[in-house]
Amino acid sequence: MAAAAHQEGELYLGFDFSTQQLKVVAIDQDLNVIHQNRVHFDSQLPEFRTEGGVHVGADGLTVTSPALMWVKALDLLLEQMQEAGVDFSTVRALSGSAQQHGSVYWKNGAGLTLGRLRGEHGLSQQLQDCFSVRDCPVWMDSSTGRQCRRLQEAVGGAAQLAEITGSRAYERFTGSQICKMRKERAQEFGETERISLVSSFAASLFLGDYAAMDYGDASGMNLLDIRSKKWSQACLEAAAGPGLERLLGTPLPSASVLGNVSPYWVNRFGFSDQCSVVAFTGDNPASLAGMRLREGDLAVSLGTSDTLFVWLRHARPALEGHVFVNPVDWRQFMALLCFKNGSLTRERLRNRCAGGSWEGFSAALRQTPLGNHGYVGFYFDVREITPPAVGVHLFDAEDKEVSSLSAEAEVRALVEGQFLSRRLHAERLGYSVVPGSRVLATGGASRNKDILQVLCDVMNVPVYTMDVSDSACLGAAYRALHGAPEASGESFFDVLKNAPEARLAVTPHPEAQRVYDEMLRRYARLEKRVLRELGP
Ligand code: XUL
Repeated sequence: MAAAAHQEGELYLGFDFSTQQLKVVAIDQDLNVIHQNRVHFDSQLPEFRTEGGVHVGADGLTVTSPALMWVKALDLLLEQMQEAGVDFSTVRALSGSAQQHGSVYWKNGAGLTLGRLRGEHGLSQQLQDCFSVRDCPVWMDSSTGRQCRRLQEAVGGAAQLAEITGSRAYERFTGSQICKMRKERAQEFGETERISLVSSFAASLFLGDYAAMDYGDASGMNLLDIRSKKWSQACLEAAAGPGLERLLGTPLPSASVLGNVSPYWVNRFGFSDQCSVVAFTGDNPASLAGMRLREGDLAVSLGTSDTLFVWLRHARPALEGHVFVNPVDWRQFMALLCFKNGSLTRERLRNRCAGGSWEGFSAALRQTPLGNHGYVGFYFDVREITPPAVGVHLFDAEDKEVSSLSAEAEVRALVEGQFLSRRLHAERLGYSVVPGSRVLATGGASRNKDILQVLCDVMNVPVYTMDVSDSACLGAAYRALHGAPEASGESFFDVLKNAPEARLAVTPHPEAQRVYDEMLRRYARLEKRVLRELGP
């Protein structure tokens, strides 16, 4: 699992505290990956009895992970790295990413313990009594419907909350989670001196002090005003009252150097006392950095669900999707959109319309024209997130609902419909094409050139592909390198100019703009109709 460490120069570490495992990647100043390692929670820390890194409550809605499991995983990971021969004295800077939205509750007195960690013992031994709540709510939790409604009502509705914080209320977002914690675990909440996100919790372990949250991950709480970069007093008040600001600390730009590693790391693992800790951020913002997305770019991950990352100059939050402060340039923004009906729906139609063969599916795309003779399809096999709709809805060129199409037309209707939807919802959040715009396609379906051609034509932008496995972890290492003292003043993109480039896969058909600008307007109208017919 651990690549043998062969190192000469200085190292930059990126950690990723994800749901199922803790990962690390070490790069040198020339961006070579020198070492990779991981700790898998379920199998390597069985004493915490997690499944997929989490505990699911009896209600099926509450999902948590033990804070101490993450601490123990870090102990173990560092030991594995030491065994593999990593020379920690050469680490100039480190940073990290973590699953978004999860919250960690530090008990009164924990700050003092963090500041006095001793090198003779591991972290887990010293921090075992430091959490007022042992099991931290994580992003998979959906138990806070009531708190979400309250938060929205308090600020004047869902649209107003989105306008302030970048997202309407979501159950997994930290504001509602804190609200629930204060109500249902009042005693433990009363014993809490600090609340961290998983990212800032992890940074605190390295810093030996409470680490500031970064603007990027703090945007996933429904508490931060994404424009002023200050906590929204109205949201704080609704979530937990006036004392909450003190518990959260002051957020900082994601590229901030928070300080150097604490003496614990120097004494136990031989880190230099000059090793910088760059603010940790959420896994999605870190992935944007790992992919080196630029202004005008859009990344589409074509997996079980399709996920879009968009670099935005201006924030234009909507009732769907999330706008976060950009982790690379805090004056700009990024959007995250999730679509549930991705690869599984493509596979269903491959089986039904193309005899189960991707080659047949591709042939159908090649045999049908751009615009599909006016046929438009909505395929929501399961209830979609963006937009909240369900069912299959097919329309002909006169906007009349039809019950079936030929096998070839159906394949194109699915793929065009999926990408028209991606474009429509990205544009609603403020995405627009600028000279040099690229679409970066990743995930399983990005290996299919004919699917990519439709994506490219619908967006009317060249499509590139890149290997983004572990992009959050790599993004954290890139951010560490950018934050290191020797890079001071250089832009993120200058520091990373020699990173592997994305490969051009396909360019738009000359007719693409004419066909799809018009089709997008129709698609938007028809989507409204589908939503209206389905009712609330
Ligand atoms: C984003 C989200 C997930 C987690 C996964 O809003 O909830 O992507 O960040 O780790």
